[in-house]
Amino acid sequence: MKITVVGAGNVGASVAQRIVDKSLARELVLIDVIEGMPQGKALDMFESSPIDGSDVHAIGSNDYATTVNSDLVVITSGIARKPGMSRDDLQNTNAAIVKSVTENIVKYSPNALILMVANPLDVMTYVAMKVSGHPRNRVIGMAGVLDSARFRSFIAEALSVSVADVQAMVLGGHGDSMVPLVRFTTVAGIPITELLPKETIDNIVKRTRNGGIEIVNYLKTGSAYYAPSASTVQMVEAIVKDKKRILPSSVWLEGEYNLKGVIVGVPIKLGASGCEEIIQLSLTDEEQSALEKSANDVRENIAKLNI
Ligand code: LAC
Repeated sequence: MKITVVGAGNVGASVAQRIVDKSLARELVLIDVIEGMPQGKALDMFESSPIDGSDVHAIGSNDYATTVNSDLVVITSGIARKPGMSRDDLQNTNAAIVKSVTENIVKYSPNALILMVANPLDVMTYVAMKVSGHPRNRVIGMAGVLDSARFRSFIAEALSVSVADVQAMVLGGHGDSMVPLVRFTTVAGIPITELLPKETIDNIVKRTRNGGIEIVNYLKTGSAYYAPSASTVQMVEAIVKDKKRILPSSVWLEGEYNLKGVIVGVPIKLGASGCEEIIQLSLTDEEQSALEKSANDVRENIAKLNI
């Protein structure tokens, strides 16, 4: 298994380090346009591998030729948000970057699976799918796992229980209109509506929707990367180990959930061939209209693209 991580900033470097720590590849290439940075970070990671007992050979490069024959490519490149910015404000800049990255990836690794992490997430997943010409199962966006992890953390904190016992699913676009599905959220199988008052749940839903900006407002010069990289690597592991995990992920829909020609987060089965199945839940009218609203927000942004 050869994995390329494009973008050696906070998210990309953290993704690469977690891949090394978990021994998820034989070869790992970290790519960035900044000279020396991917080389330095990858060498530092490689030098950590004897301590962790990892046989991942990490190398950094500014040249896409190094990425040749990758099996999986994680795209994290692009600018991050600053306070006062929405993810959509990044669209024009990041679409141009993601377009050029995708062209380079496809040139050297025509068969690689693409896992998108750049924002605005759903629109960038669309850009990679369109530019690569890959079928929809091979271009997948990471965000539902992150949004669900935030939701799970806040529920565990409110109940003072182990995060391991909290199961949750956040659907929709990775934006302000994301759809945390309270009805499918449980603690050790118990619906959270049995355990928490409505007001607390509503506040947790709101905090989850604002999870990204809460961190941006603290950091001021960038956005989150610990939880985003952990979420990305959970998806990498599902692909590398063909685990067939059910994870909310952004994929192109062709009629599922009554949505067509748009990318949003829905539960999928994730394995070695990428998105192996879209799991269809029957939603209430309220849930369905929230999902449609979120999909429409993504659709409007896709229409503004100039690629
Ligand atoms: C977040 C950004 C990275 O949700 O989208 O933290």
